[in-house]
Amino acid sequence: MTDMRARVAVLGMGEMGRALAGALVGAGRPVAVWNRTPGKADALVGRGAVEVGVRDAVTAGLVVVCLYDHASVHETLDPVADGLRGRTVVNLTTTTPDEARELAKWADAHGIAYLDGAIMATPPMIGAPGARILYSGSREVFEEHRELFGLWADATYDGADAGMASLFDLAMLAGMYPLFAGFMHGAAMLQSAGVTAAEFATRAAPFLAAMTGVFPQIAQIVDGGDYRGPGQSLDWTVAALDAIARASREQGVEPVPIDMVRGLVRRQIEDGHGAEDFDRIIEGMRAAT
Ligand code: FVH
Repeated sequence: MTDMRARVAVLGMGEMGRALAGALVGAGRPVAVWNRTPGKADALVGRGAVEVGVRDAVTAGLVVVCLYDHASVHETLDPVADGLRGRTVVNLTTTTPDEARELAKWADAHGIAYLDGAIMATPPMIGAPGARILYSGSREVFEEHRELFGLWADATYDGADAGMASLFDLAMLAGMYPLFAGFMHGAAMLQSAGVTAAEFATRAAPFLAAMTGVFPQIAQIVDGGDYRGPGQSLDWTVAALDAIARASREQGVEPVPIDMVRGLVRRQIEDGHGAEDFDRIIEGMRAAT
């Protein structure tokens, strides 16, 4: 007979769920696992985890959820909400901030302690240096399970608002994807001249890493909301962006990421702010909401 109270249950045996459960098994913790489609946890069962039905899984001392999306979390937890009353759920599924808040409210209405989490790592990084998981929601749950969270990654608590971990996560990813698109753009330009992406990467990585050093200065301007400083003006920037776009077309490459930035810059110039700092483009994003 499995003592579920003594176990951590991991719901979702996708790549990430398996990595999370694997780190716990590796640390000698008693683990129960559940997955919608059976058979994905065989390797973990071979290492000592027990595979259980979802009704048993939610009676564990701690229930960790790592599913595809917000809808799949509800699809899984709604039918067993009665069994979760008085238990603790840590949901590491990627959701929007409002989805996380909705789940926190749902949990509260069912007498469930809830902590939301956002994983800033890939599955192979779990349990290794460099991984970070952001948490928000119940501080009590965060403090009680902090040691366990440390088996996965460095843990950061972002406050009682359950949506904050997700907001930080998605805000950082909002920066990462355009950066990657920009790298692809540069790589395509150079490939057209016979330079490999690998060669470009050796030059682009240190340059772009150094450029992120100006974030604190940009942040000061953006937080202050005064864009009249001596920085790079929008008028100057649009000329630089035009040159990049022309160079790109000369190489037979559509300057899609640069066009996105040009759109933001032109909008501010059209509104009469050409002499102000490039950082002013943030105002065009606010207007879009
Ligand atoms: N993998 C990564 O690099 C990222 C890193 C950052 C955070 N994410 C988020 O983690 C969640 C899970 O990601 P994953 O990598 O484990 O994803 P998959 O390997 O695709 O597994 C998905 C699991 O979800 C189950 N599932 C899907 N739909 C349902 C449903 N309607 N009801 C119940 N379970 C469902 C699926 O089960 P099955 O298809 O095997 O039956 C998998 O267990 C995710 O939020 C990432 O954004 C990972």
